[in-house]
Amino acid sequence: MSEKEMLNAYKARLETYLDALPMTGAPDKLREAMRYSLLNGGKRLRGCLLLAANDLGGGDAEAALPFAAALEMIHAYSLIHDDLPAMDNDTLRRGKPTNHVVYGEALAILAGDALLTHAVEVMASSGHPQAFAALGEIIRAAGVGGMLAGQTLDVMNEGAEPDIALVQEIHQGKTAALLTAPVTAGLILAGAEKALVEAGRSYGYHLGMAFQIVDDLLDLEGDPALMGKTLGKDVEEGKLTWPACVGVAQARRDAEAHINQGVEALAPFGEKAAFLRALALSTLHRVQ
Ligand code: GRG
Repeated sequence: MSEKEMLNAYKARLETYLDALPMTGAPDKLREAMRYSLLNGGKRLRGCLLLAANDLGGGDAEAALPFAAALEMIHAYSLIHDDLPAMDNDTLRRGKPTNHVVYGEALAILAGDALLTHAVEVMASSGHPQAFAALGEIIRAAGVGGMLAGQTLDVMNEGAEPDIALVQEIHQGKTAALLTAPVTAGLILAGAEKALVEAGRSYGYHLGMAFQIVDDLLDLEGDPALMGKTLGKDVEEGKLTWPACVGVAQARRDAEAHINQGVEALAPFGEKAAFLRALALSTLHRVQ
């Protein structure tokens, strides 16, 4: 199977699992709002990364699905809340109206909260022998020292002077944390030894940093139709971005350097890491 075919296979498996999630007890409208954002496309990068890391460590693919689904639920929650009028005030996401545009702000906030808590519920109910450790990796990445830290610094520093150290901290929290956790959690689920989990952590960090630097570049130069969202907002809102600090050409070089370091970090896995290597390299050329 080619890497592209592998990605499509992971994605299809994950989509089927997400679609079948019962969300037991949720009032119909809440379930509808949760499903609207969970099942409306997206690259499924975080979930697929977890399935790939679990495979790399020789884990049981079926048993890893609740954790891959949880990552996609946490990611969907973060996007719903990020799009709210109090945050980025976006009306378009993945080419469709944002959650609050369709369901109103109150239900959008609740749908985000529900996706986050349901992610924890699904992982905690998985019965996986490594559930606690994997859940810890994922929830720490989403939490106060991870994605929430990055998002807080991002919101608080709109209009601030370019400061590369601060942007590094924002990108690490906002984006790299939730791209690192799938790799470490996937390896933990597979029972990989600590040194390999740490190699995966280094890979995930560099992949995540490159992914966000490329995201900054796409906001300046991307195609809104392919990205499925309004572009040019970083400059409009005075966001601290990588190209705002170092310029477009250097930002591209820095993204490449991160990918090279990420690929180097995969060395202990040898040839078995071909999928993760290809995925990292494709990040540099992504258009959506
Ligand atoms: C509101 C708690 C809270 C956090 C928000 C994720 C996030 C933090 C903000 C969304 C805006 C943004 C640019 C985030 C950086 C991460 C990122 C590039 C998200 C988009 O991820 P993709 O490209 O999206 O994987 P798809 O649609 O493919 O799933």
